[in-house]
Amino acid sequence: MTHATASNSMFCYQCEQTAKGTGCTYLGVCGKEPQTAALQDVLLYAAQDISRHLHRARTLGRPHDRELDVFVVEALFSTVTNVNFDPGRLGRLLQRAAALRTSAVALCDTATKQAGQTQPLPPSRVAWWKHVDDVDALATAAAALRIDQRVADLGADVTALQELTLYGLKGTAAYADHARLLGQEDDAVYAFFHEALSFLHDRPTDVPTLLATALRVGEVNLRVMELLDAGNTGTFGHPEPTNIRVTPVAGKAILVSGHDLADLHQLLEQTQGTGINVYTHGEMLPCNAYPELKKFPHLAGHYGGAWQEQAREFDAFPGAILMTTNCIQKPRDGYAGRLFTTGLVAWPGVAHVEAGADGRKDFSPVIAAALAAPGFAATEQPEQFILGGFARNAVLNVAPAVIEAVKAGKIRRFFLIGGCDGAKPGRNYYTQLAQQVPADCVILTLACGKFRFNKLPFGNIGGIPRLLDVGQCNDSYSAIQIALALAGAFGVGVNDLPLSLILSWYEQKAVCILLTLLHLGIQNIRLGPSLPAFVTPAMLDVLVKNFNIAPITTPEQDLKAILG
Ligand code: SF4
Ligand code: SF3
Repeated sequence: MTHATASNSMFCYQCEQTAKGTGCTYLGVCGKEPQTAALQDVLLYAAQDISRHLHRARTLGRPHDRELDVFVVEALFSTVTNVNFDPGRLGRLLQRAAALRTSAVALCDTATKQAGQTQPLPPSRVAWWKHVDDVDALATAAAALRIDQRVADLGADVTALQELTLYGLKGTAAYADHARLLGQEDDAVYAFFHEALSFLHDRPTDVPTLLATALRVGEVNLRVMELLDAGNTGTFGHPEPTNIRVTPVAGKAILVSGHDLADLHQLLEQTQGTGINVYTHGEMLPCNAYPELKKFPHLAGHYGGAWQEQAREFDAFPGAILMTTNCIQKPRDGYAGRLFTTGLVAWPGVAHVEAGADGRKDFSPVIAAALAAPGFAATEQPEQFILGGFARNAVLNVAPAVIEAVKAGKIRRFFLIGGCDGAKPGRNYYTQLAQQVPADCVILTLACGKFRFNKLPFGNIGGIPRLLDVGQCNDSYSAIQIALALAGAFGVGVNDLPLSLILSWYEQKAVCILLTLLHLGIQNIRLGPSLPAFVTPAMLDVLVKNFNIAPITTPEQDLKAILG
């Protein structure tokens, strides 16, 4: 690992595709430039600096300030892998951060005075970040905030535990942001963000406290996924088993990628009567099963696979494309002009649709681009459909039949094969594993990793489909509810269920979900395609000892170990 010196280098090891499995140092494999990486590092410090003031103010009984709460969450989400690559937008976020810090300091000072305390909050570790008018100078100074600098100062183990907590917070922030946009917030969640970021600001080194904080991130993430579930199902109804078209139909077209159901809903409203068909892409696939979304006849189905296929798929898609959240990749010239971002997603030079003060978005530029593009000349033959919509409500509706099938020995075991997809060749493991799961076992899946096998025929067991698509990555909440309900029905703990979890990770949403599972005490998770670069041997030792986590091996070997 190199020492931080130059502003034309960087250090990031937050995702699975990090360079050489150790860290991106000159350019992100994702396309993140050193200047963008540096501004993200500054933004993360800014969030910690704001949060430490808010945490102190809250501890002293000062009421919260929603604008500040929301900003901290948005700042974290903006640094998630494949979200914001635009130094211009990051610069503007930093300008807002500097202004909002003044409000946070004022809140903290008032709270301190009102509580009769004489001891002020110790000064921030870094003062220069507030000089936000000179973005180039900020980016140069940011070398001091880099992870490799911290590794040099504190050691790899402690840094890894700090980053584990931070990455979990980033993933949780993404879900909290979605939930807020659907009217679901919990003040205790904001309080935890501030507490945890305040903790990280102080460069903690106590390993047990770091581990405990990481697991608390998992606990809070469970609450946030619950809020998002309430937002999604409360607004759009419970997903129901649905045949989802995966071949295009003739006509003009818009493709919506990311995770945001509310954006899709607004777009569906605005495209009514235009003759444009709207398709989901990547993690938007489960949207086709929500009653309030699928009621639009021009929600035509799903197009393409997981995020890493987007360059080829977007190039071939004859319409406009809207990216609502991660995972955006460097656009090819062939489609950059008909690609749009919204929310916190940004790529330099790509048109961005902003929300108005009331949260409404005007998608007319997207619609105009779709009308200007050729659209699909013909309906693809043969037409193909896949079955989706098995979130908690749909599965629990058939729970008596499932329990009966387990008791009768017709269902031997459940496999949860889910998580993020990615570009590495080793990810064929998940396809092969799903194919080799014996015919008397049911596969639950979620997130974008499912595209490795979700178009394969799996059949059914006594009418129960062998492949049940639970939904997006955040629908891990649904999977957890299903597992808890089954455990309750059988009178055992989740770890005693005939259930194996084989997960794939790529970015920080997977980290917060993993922390949630660990918080719940779930053991024996198999994780791949490779362990995170930030997991040091000492951290792995702790994970193995406490949770019996294991890296994936081969489908044959893992199935043999699971099934005996
Ligand atoms: Fe590298 Fe991943 Fe960081 Fe991008 S997000 S710079 S690919 S580690
Ligand atoms: Fe996928 Fe990016 Fe993680 Fe939502 S879309 S799971 S990788």
